[in-house]
Amino acid sequence: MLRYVTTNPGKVREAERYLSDGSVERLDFDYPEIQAPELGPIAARGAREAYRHAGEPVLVDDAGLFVEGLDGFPGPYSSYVEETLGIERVREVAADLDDRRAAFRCVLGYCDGDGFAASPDPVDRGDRDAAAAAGPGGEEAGPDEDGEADALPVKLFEGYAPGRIVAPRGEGGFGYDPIFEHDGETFAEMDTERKNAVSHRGRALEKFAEWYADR
Ligand code: ITT
Ligand code: NA
Repeated sequence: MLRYVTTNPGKVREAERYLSDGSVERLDFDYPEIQAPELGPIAARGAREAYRHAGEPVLVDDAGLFVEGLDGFPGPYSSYVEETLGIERVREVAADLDDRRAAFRCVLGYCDGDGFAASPDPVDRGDRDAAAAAGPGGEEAGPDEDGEADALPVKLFEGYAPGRIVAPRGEGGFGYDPIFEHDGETFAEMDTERKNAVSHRGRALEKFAEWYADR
């Protein structure tokens, strides 16, 4: 049984379509999130923590909103910023910028306690287009930053969605969705199926599901 580990019901709604073969269950576990400038190490560490907790294969989902004109802020700090400032304040700050482009990123971390075959086509997380174009596969996370020598292997899958920050519109989705516009619509104006088709999470889940099916 694979556990999709999240405290966020909005993520579960979106993930269901990709994980709905009856062999996946949600695990409501708030794994300790390290503060780090990138999502990958956060997802890798979270996947190891969640695996140790669950004792079964786990998939964790770490996401963030990266505003160009703010050098990528709030990025990995998106959850903290949503809770403290709130999305309206983020939108106000962005309204003063010349460059309101932004991107959502999602990194999925899979850990089953075992090794698994290395991917022949790792996703290049340094290059957006390559990451967007990359097929199934994913990247092996390195050892923990704290140098844990026997760190459990974690497989990472990344998805990216470009857009811009706008005044809030729409009732759907969750989190920053009302202020993130992609192709003329905010994510909150899209239904789940439409958001999945273009979103960071949908793309990452698609890569994961493909890899998982024939691993
Ligand atoms: P878990 O860690 O338990 O999965 P979380 O909500 O804390 O839940 P993240 O750390 O990944 O998840 O989320 C970072 C922030 O980004 C948080 O404020 C979310 O609401 C927001 N967020 C994540 N995915 C989003 C999406 O698809 N649309 C809008 N906001 C999103
Ligand atoms: Na989180």
